[in-house]
Amino acid sequence: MAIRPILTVPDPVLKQVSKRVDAVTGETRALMDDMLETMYAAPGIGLAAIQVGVPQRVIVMDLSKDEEPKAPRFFVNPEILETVEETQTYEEGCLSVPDFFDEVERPLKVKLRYLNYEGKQVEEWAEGMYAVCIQHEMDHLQGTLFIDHLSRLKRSFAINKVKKAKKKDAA
Ligand code: K1U
Ligand code: ZN
Repeated sequence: MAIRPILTVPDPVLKQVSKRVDAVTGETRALMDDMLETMYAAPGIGLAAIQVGVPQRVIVMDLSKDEEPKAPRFFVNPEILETVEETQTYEEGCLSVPDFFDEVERPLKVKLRYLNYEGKQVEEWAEGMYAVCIQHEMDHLQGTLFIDHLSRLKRSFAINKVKKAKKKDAA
């Protein structure tokens, strides 16, 4: 397992649409293992493969609290089959837009279909934080960042903040 560098805005790779995975192989599992280690190290609660520069439809997530045992989840080729009309608003963050947070409104519940770590197909409803996080991560697979849900002014502010921080770190 290895910690991989996480791409940050305005890296154009983050705008790519990721490709479906043909089958869950040892290579896919090695990618998911690296992504999980990278996510835990960041730390974060979710990560899409494109954030480590791999344009595949792969996501890892762990919504367990600090005091709870780790509960990693793996999603290959996730699809949203249904959504409810009711929405929830959550103050989101993103490892690719470090140190910037803002509210995004999304459907409260989504029905998912995906392949898990073993390559088995799963269908289930996600709600609450699970629904927030999977929708945020699935946006990454389409090249969409949570700041794309905000006004142009807020989006430029966020990108400029990250650019400035990167310049400062490089100096
Ligand atoms: O970059 C990402 O996609 C991961 C992102 C996931 C996410 C967070 C909040 C709402 C929707 C999606 C993060 O993990 S940002 C970091 C974060 O939320 C966090 C970090 C440490 C402890 C708890 C949360
Ligand atoms: Zn993100």
